[in-house]
Amino acid sequence: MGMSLAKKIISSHLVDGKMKPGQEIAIKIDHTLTQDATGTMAYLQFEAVGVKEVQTELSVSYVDHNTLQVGFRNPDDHRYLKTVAMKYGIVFSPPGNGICHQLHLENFAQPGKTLLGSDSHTPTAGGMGCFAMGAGGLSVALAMAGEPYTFPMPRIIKVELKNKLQGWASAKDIILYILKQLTVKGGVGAVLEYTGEGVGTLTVPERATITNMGAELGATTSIFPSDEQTKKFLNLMGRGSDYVPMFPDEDAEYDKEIVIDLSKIEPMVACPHMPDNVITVKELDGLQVDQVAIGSCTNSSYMDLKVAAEIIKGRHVDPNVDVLLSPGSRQVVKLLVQEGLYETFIDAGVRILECACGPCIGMGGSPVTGGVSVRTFNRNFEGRSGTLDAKVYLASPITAAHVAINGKFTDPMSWGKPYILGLPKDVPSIKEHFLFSIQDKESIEVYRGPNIVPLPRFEPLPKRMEKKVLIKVGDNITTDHILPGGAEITALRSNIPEISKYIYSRVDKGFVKRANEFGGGIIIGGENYGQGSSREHAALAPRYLGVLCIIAKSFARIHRGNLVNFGILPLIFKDKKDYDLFDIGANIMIPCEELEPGGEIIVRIQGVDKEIVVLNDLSMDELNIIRVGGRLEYVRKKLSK
Ligand code: MIC
Ligand code: SF4
Repeated sequence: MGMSLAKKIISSHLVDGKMKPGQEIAIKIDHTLTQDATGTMAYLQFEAVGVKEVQTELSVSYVDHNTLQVGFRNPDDHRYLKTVAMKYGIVFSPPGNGICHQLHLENFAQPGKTLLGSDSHTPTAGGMGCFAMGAGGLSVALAMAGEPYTFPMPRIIKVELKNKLQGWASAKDIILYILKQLTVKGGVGAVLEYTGEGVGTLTVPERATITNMGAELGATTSIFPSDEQTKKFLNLMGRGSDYVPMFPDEDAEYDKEIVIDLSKIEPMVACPHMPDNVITVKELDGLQVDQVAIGSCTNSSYMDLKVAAEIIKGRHVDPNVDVLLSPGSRQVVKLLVQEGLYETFIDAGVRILECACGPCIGMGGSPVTGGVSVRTFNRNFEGRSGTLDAKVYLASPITAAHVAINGKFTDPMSWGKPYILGLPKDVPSIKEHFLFSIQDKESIEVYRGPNIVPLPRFEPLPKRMEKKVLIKVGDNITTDHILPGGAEITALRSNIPEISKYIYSRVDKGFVKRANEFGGGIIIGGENYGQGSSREHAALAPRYLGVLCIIAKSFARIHRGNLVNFGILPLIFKDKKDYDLFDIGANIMIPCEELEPGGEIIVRIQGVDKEIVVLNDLSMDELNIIRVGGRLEYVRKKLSK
């Protein structure tokens, strides 16, 4: 039997392990990317490892998440990121250039390469046949230091696309449709590999919308072949020499197969507060809307904004709707200007923001109290917009543009003749806006503002853990629940003592106080604990508060990796019903010295005098990392030998 494309790339980068689903493998990482919100910590960790220069073929540091520069903290962090990049041979993309994933696709992503990024939407680059995964900052820091990346070998799911899209349906509707079928847990432990005749009908930016939102399925990554469309896109970007054809073998073996008939897909929308809560746009006909936000790494390409502009052209947005637009990159803006479409937006009353993540991570643009917001983004978790009771709907730029002019959702049947999408003829280069490391790196002084606080160091895991339950949460808890975004909190990403004060602040205001009073403790979670973003602060800051263990029904991959990295023990209920036995304040005893990789241990709930069996899916290495107090301690020990 032949190999899938994902397997081909994994096998050509395999450093350790067997390609058996679920078994731990280690692969060589060719490229890395970071963004500012996770980057400060990643580079502090990279510096702590003590390597002179990045060991990858290419590492890029983007500033796109928090570009508001409210107060000194945020601009100081940007200065740190710039100087650290120049010192260690990293390409630096300053604020204003655009959103990391859009920029990476345009300027750096390459078919057949492995890419590790400290952002969960790194799989966007899978749109051009790159094997791209999101991970915590520390994992990316270690990859920059030349360490292979370790993760469980994923199952490879074949997604066969039949026929082609019809009417107003677009790439966003395909991925929303898949989310409806598979749910936010459906991709856990899997790669979605797209094949079939429908693939050739989709351009690279459309494919990237689909691979981007594969993150919302919990997938390890998503990947498209590198074909004529890829060649066309790379040629357009002036990077024709980066093209390599990459396909699965004709008789490739897959772990599962799904068939999707593109001609049956209609405009879809994800309703509050989960990306898999998907219905058709038609079903929302008549729903009044307060805000429309177009942009984010999912839908801010030239094609996305062009079609929105064509729909809005000659009209004014509805006076009751606040319409925000954040283009994906300077290149996209230049194209819009060239084609007179920037003016279209201005004349229509659209508010054009900087090329950055913006409202997607709550950097301004919060909806009105209880407001309805339609966003072309990828996440609609409760409170993520910055307004706790806002109702956020996720839709395509086509749907969003129609809502903007109508002030409400309308039936796509009333939208008239669909506009035909296409790539631009020619694109302007923005290469001069990246900073490339100069030769004399030694002379560069890394700038550290007062907000850069040294990394905390952690104690080894106790032999016997006796701790109280600090909080008990339900299924699908996101890292946004654990650590909210927004300008105020994100500015503290390089200051763990300060940022730790916000842990669970939107879910349970008493959490931090309790953690301090109880001297740390244990968290009880449901299914898919820690889904969503890669922000390692959602593990690092709880660890700083003394959280030593999380017992959950299941964990999301990136967050589980972050827990291990910072020495927090992720344990899994053997019998999910045992979840009901725990209450806040319950005293738990865990005999940590009895832990064995992949084994079971008995946990005692003191007071109610009950014992339950919990499992772990840790490898020997992971267990050793947790035992010494986290991966940084582990690497330090290894290097000191
Ligand atoms: C997100 O979309 O949630 C973010 C903000 O891009 C995060 C990273 C972060 O919190 O810094 C992600 O997706 O990993
Ligand atoms: Fe930025 Fe939003 Fe994309 Fe995250 S999901 S990288 S915040 S645009």
